[in-house]
Amino acid sequence: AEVWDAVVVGAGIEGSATAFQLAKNGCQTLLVEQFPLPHSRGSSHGASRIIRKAYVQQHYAQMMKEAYPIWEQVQQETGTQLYMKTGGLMVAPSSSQQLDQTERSLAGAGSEFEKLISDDLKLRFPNLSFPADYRAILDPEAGVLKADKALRCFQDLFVKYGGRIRDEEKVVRIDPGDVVTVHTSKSTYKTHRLLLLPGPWAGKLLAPLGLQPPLEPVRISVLYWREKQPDTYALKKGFPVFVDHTIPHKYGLPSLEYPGIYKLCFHSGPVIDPDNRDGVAGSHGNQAIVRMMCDYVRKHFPGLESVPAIQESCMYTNTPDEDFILDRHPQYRNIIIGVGFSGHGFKLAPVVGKLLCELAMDKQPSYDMTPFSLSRFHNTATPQAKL
Ligand code: PYC
Repeated sequence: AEVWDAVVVGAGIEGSATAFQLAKNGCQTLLVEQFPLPHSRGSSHGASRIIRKAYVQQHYAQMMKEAYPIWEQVQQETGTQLYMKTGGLMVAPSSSQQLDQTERSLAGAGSEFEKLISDDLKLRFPNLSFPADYRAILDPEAGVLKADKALRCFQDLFVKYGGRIRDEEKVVRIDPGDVVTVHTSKSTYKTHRLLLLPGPWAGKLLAPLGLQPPLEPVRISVLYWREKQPDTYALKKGFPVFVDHTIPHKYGLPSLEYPGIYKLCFHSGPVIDPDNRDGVAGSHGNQAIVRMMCDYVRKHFPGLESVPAIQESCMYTNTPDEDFILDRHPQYRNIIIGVGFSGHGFKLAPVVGKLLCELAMDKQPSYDMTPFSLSRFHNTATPQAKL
């Protein structure tokens, strides 16, 4: 049988961006996806995601400097607009160490930003209502990524560079070795390198390979709110994307999918089984979150109706420190893992793809990989791996 240079498992944004980088770098690459494409059962569906440089962690603020030009290249090469600049408003109480740290990260990365004290916030954004002890950072480069289009663009470019996509094929077994054998529901593939980007299915896929990193798949209620007056929070009126840094974070962005409706969500949710995302655990958690967000909208977004007009769901795969895991399997060096994007990976996918491609091709990674190491967590090996 044919031996692929690389097989990538998972055609979400991280897997698709990784497959694209591999194909562009001359690897004969196969991208395998368990569901028919496109679909809304993972973490990469929907019309919009936030893109921003304003990051608490310095390493992401640095990586975003490289992500923007790659997004630009993808736009150019596909002739598709993916990035819409709106600016990004990060709010928190004045004492917030997260905002202090975000300012340091932006300054350290040489990126511009504006500081807004409470009076500026009221003056510039009269349709928001925050207590007098709140302040904000405005990230001028922040905006919206057209998510479902972006996913399609990476997949199209991957195919353009000679890659092959097999959707509706679930990986059922992996036999490690110098040549890895990947058994799917429909076929068997052999490959020199295997890259696993399974999103919330990471736990299920990694356990048989002897790994049990502390990952929590959570269900996110994606909530859309109708404006009382059209365009109060509209992109065309220059309303920015929004992050409230009080924990758990809340975030907002113009909904590209539904005109006259703003997307405002809670950055947390109940732990679920990804194969039963909307089951009992998920819907219980959802009711509490919707109640909290109704309160939040009443207090801070007075121009929105305070009952959601539309509810959808998505999933995050959280690590305890919210840093990604981008690493090799400790025993099988030709198995590369990209998991735990913790609800903030979409904008960074172009750089994630580049880094995982570098790992797979035994090149020196372009960034310090320490924050992303599997070994930062103890007891990541399952008992059979320790034997
Ligand atoms: O990383 O900006 C972000 C984000 C917003 C919503 C979820 N993640």
